[in-house]
Amino acid sequence: MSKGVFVFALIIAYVGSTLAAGGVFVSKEEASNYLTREKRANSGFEEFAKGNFEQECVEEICNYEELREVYENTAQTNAKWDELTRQCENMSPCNDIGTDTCQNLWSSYACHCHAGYTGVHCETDIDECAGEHECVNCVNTVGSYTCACDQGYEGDFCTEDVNECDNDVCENGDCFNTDGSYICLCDAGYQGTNCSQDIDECQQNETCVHGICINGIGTYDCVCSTGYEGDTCNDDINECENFDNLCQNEGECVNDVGSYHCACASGYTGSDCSQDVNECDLNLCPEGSQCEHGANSYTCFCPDEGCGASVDTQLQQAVDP
Ligand SMILES: [Ca+2]
Ligand SMILES: [Ca+2]
Ligand SMILES: [Ca+2]
Ligand SMILES: [Ca+2]
Repeated sequence: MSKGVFVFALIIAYVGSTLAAGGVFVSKEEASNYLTREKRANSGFEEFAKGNFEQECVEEICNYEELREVYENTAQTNAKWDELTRQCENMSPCNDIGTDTCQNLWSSYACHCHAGYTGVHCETDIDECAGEHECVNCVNTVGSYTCACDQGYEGDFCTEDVNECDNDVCENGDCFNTDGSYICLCDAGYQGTNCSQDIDECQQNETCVHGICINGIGTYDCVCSTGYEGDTCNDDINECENFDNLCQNEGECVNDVGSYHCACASGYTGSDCSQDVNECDLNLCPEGSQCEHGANSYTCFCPDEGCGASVDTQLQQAVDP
């Protein structure tokens, strides 16, 4: 087939397909396409069909019919058509992670990247921190970036206060959120930023004023000395009011701070006035007499020959010791 005949055949084939599609005329641009193509194919049909195929149907877009003209074989045409129009499916050229969509182009493809990726195949992470950014401390990550915020702030731009109270940061106390921080008001017995430390109350002065201090977690105990009571063992116990019969033999109970004492009636002694005073021990009887003591009294018995010079008869007297 000569060059001129081939061009004529192409035009007839095209007009035929155009008519089949309902058209009648070939536009000026479309016609000139064919004329232009004819001008480039200037070294014979066989050479054009095979050797210039790349120029005609790879570098430029052709349609299936034109490709069919080149191969004159449906299987080969289909294979080449597939190769030219479905590279995304056939080659999966775009990076799996970085690519949003692969677009088939004529004998090519285009990878459209997810945000955060770049490169022909979307294979390259964009270092967002290298460019302008609003982070206080920008940290690049694969496919993204994060803002490493100062403590107490969060959000993409580190401008949002963290409400630490949502996380129960105050272990033994009430939490109050503040901008960039928080405050814990600790329960009694606890201290520290998060109210997590026990206060050792026993290390403080006069926690148990008259007693032994025993520390506990969040608390303490006072074991009071005898005579004291109260949380700090600083309250005197009034023994005279609280207890009956502390003082015997009509002795009077007298309360003291931390203690008490008994003011005994005459003739009695001892802490509870239970002991009868032995007046005979006071050596009140004259020489030579015998002393016999009684309740709040004593008696001196002189022998028949008489006592000493000052007492010569039986003597009996009651005395206050
Ligand atoms: Ca990145
Ligand atoms: Ca806060
Ligand atoms: Ca404690
Ligand atoms: Ca007392």
